[in-house]
Amino acid sequence: MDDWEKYFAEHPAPAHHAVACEEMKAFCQKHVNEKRNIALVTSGGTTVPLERNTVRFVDNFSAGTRGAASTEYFLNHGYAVIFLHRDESIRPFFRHLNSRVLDALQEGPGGLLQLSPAHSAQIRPIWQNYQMVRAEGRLLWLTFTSLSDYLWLLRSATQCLQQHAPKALLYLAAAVSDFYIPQDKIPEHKIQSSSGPHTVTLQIVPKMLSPLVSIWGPELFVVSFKLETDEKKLIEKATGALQKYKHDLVIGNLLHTRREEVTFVTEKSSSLLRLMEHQKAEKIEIEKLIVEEVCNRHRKYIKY
Ligand code: 9Z3
Repeated sequence: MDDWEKYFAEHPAPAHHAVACEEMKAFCQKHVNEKRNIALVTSGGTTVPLERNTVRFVDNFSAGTRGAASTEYFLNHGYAVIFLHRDESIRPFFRHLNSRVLDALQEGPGGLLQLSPAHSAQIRPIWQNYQMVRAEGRLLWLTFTSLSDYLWLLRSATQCLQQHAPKALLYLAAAVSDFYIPQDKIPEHKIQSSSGPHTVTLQIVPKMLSPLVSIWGPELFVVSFKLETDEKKLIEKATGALQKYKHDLVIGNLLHTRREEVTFVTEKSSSLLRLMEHQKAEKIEIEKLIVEEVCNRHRKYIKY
């Protein structure tokens, strides 16, 4: 048994997994019938529970901004999107409202609350887009919290999309833990501080890109992200991932500059994509440019 098979054998499927699979199947079928491309966008960070009845867990920094923004741009390009995201992470469309909704409201006739004219003008195109996407049933929301929930859903989504290759792509922007605690080492109940200092040994998560590319979705257009904090390692690591897993594209980014620049790495070349000063001033998001480029490359992939 390979390491990844052992991982799935040791970790039960998340609750309602069968329902999620049915939803994915119906969603894919609908959009294949309607001749649409489909993107699976993964987004947000995974948790690694320290207890079975989980009070504490290991987490990471990702809020899901890239995945949520990219989903909107894929939808703008006509794709249907499966948005596989961490529960409570940033969501497409809603991200434009969350922090300012109370500031945007004012009292109207009869004491009813309404959006101020300025906010209304800002929100209208987003609301219109959202309503259109909803009416067309082009966005499927699926959530995960823990690493194992994520991996179960990722495998099922990939297998489902493989049926629709080459018109389906994977855009793996979620920040996935490289470490986990084996099931038999996780205590049932809350770890007690009265027992003194606690030592945890984290095991390495099997590299799921390997079965993903070679077994679950061999004909899909697969885009993974590589995150580093040390600039000197980025290209080398991104190229290494590509050579090892043989997928289509790695988008490298550095933690502190990820909102301004990324590097597209393929087997043949690497190219920097950086927001220009005027784009920053116009508040253009780098995800708009990333998704444009990914869609162009996917279009060529479909042709050949
Ligand atoms: C990324 O590199 C994403 O771009 C970010 C987005 C997580 C940096 P935010 O959510 O950040 O917008 O704040 N995602 C992939 C990270 C990852 O776990 N990659 C694995 C790796 O680097 C391989 S698939 O080994």
